[in-house]
Amino acid sequence: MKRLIKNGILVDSDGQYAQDLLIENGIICQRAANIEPGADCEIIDASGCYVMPGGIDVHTHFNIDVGIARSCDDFFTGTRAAACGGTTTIIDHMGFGPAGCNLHHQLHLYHQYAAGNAVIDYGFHGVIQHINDGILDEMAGMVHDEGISSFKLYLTYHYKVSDAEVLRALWQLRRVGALTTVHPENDAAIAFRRSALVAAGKTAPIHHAQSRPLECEAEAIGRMINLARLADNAPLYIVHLSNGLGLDYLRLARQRQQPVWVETCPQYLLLNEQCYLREDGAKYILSPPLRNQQELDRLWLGIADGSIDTVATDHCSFPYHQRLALAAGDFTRCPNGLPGVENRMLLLFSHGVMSGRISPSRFVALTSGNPARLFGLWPRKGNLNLGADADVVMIDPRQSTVINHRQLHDNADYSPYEGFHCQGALVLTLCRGEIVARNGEFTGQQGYGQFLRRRPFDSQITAKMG
Ligand code: DUC
Ligand code: ZN
Ligand code: ZN
Ligand code: ZN
Repeated sequence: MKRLIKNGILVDSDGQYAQDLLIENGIICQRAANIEPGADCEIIDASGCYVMPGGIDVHTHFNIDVGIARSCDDFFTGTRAAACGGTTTIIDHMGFGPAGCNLHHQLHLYHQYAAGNAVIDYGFHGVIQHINDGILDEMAGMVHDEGISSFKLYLTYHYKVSDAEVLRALWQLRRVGALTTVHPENDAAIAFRRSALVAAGKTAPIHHAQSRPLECEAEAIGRMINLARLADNAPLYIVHLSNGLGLDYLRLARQRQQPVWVETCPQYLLLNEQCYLREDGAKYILSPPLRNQQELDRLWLGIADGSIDTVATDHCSFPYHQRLALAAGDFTRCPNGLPGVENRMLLLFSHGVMSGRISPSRFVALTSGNPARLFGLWPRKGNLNLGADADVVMIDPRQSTVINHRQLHDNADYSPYEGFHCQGALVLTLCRGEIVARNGEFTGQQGYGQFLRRRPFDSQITAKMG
C-alpha cells in the first residue's frame, strides 16, 4: 500500500520545502511538488502542517531497576507514549546488571524486555559498570556484531567508574568505533554535601538540589573532556546537561576541535528549582536536579546558537504515590527520574519554534537529524530523503494543546508538565509508513517496533550536523 502526504511543509535539518511525500513499503520513495496519487494510494492532507522526520529520543530508561524501585514504564507503555508524542525511535539506556556481569548479559535481557513489546523502533546503549580485560574484549563484538555503537559511563551512583576505568573505556571504545556517553556528576562532592544536609535534618526535596549543585556536574564535565582528550581524542557525548558552566567547558573544547557533543532535556529548559518548593516537590526529584532560571536561560542560548546538539528526555518514571511512600520525607530515599517521553516534541516545538527561538530546521536537527548521525542511524533515520524509513511526524502549528496527564499514554500517575500550554498539536505519527498515532491517540500495535542494529560511530557523518 502507498501513502501520499500532500500539501504540507516538509522540513529537514537543511531547510523547508513545499513538497508532497510518497511512501511505499514503509520507505520514502518520492518527494516533489504536486505528486499525483496512483491507484491504491491513501492520501493524507497535510495542508497548513509541518511534515518532519519522526522524533528520535536517544535517552530513555524503560523497565529499569534502580535498586530501590523499578521504573513503571516498560517497552510497551514507554514506546506507546513516545509514539503518541511524535517519536518514532528510542535508544534506551540499559540498566546495571548483577555484580560482575558482562556486556552481553544485559543485552540479552534488554532484547527480552523489548521484543514483542515496543511499538516503534528501538536500540540500546551499552552500560559499563566496571572495566576488566573481558569487558574490553567484548566491546568490538558489541559494536560490529550486535549493533550497539554507544556506551554509557556513570561517574556517580552505585556502579560509578574510576578515572582509570574511564580512560581504559574511552580508549577502547574509540578503537572499536563506539561513542562514549557519560552521566557526569562528581560523586565525592555529592556525598560530602549530602551527609552534611542529612546530619542537619535537611531532607526536603529542595535539599536534593542543594546536595548536587551545578559545580558537581560542571567539574565532571570538565574532567571528562580532558580524559577524552588524553584517551587519544576519543569521541564523547555528555547526557542531560543542566547548566551553563558545563556548556562553557564544552564550547572551549569545541574551539580546540575536540569531538564532543551534548544533550539537554525539556525539564532542564522548562522547569526550574522552584518546583522543589511546591507541596508536590517530590515529583521533580531527578539527577542532575532542576536549576535556577539563569541556567535555563543559558541552555536556551545554547539551543539557539548551535552549541547544544540534541534534546532527549531521560524518561525514567516513578509514580508520585510510590515516590511519597518510599521517600517518606527524605529525598535520599526517593527514586530519581522524570517521565516525559510523550512531551518532548511538542514542548520543544512550542517553546522553541513557535516562540521564535529556533527555526523548524533546527528543531529537526535537535530532535531527529543529529541523534541519527551521532548514534549510527543515519541515513536510514533522521531525514526525509529518498530511501529513508518513512518515519514522519505531522504538527499543526495553528492548534494548541494543554498537557494533561489523563490524556498521556505512559504508566506514571502525573506529568511534570501538567497544565503547560503548547502552541501546536501532534496530528499524525508514522513509523516505517504505518500510522502509530493520530491526534495524540495510539493507533499502533504492540510488537511492531524493530530492533535497530546501529552503525559504528562515524566522524564523517557527524561533520554535517545541524
Ligand atoms: N537520573 C535520573 O534522575 N534518573 C535516571 C538516571 C539518571 O541519571
Ligand atoms: Zn544520567
Ligand atoms: Zn538517564
Ligand atoms: Zn489515549
